[in-house]
Amino acid sequence: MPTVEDLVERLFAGNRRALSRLLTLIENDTPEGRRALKQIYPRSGAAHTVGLTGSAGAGKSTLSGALARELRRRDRTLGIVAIDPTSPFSQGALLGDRIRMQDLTSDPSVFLRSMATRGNLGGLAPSTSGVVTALDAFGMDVVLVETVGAGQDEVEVAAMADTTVVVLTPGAGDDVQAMKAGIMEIADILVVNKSDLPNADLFYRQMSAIYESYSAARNGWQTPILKTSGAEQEGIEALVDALDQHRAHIESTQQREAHRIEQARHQVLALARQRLIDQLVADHTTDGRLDEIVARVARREMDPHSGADELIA
Ligand SMILES: Nc1nc2c(ncn2[C@@H]2O[C@H](COP(=O)(O)OP(=O)(O)OP(=O)(O)O)[C@@H](O)[C@H]2O)c(=O)[nH]1
Ligand SMILES: [Mg+2]
Repeated sequence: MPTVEDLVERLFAGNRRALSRLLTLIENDTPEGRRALKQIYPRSGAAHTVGLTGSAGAGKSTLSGALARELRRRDRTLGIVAIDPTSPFSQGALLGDRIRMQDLTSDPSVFLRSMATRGNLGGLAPSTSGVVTALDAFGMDVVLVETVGAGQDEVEVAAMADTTVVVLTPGAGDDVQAMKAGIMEIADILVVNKSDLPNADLFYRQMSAIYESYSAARNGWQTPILKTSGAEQEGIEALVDALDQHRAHIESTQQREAHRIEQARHQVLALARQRLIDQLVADHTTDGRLDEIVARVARREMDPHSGADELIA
């Protein structure tokens, strides 16, 4: 068994197997994983991290593949992290992704990793940022994080990424409602995907019209609305150009510093929250208090707030 230190050294030397093993340790939040991150973190931060979010089936994985091909054409290296919702379909989806990504999986400058969400509540696992850090430290120019937008995840991915791309598709219920639901606040780039579909142009015009009435430049950045087809590899060059422009924008306006502070705050709090709750659950599972409180709440002898009070007290 190589030590964590060996693995970290090999990671910096560009060894993919070491990267893969470290990712497992980090994803599972093992003591070795934490030790590795301690050594890796200071040497990360150079990658452009891109969050790709949108509803289930919006074509995010296909678009990731298309983006990867265009980025490779421009000689960039990249990591792709796909967050799979814990659902009975995820196995099939994963298989589909693998088939679509076959040409990429054999490319040594591309690294694909899928991660489970944390439990059936969904949401990004707190270890996601560690996985991104490792890919970043490995030397990837770009790290793409694909996640199904289910409310909270979108906000989390936006907190983690330098650039957030929101993917909409015609006929998926991605309409005015979605616009109002706060998506606009997190989108640095808005994409109308599956533009090869017959109703795509109309949808694009509707979206552009709605969007114009909502949008104002945020910190000097006007979110562009782009048309793409991941399947047909169309509009992908413009999307990569927009990614580059957004990155240049945040670098030039020193927003990156402000954003990094926010990212750091988010990560520290997410991990602290997780640890506190894990500790609480562990302590009171052992002494039986959790079950006892839960049973009383279930019998209506106590309300859930009082149950939480007792658990914490
Ligand atoms: N017409 C058309 N279909 C597409 C396009 N991109 C993806 N699809 C199809 O849409 C379906 C979902 O594609 P995925 O790339 O797996 O979408 P996803 O957003 O990653 O899906 P989840 O990860 O399950 O949320 C598949 O049947 C694809 O073949 C596109 O550009 N045009
Ligand atoms: Mg997918």
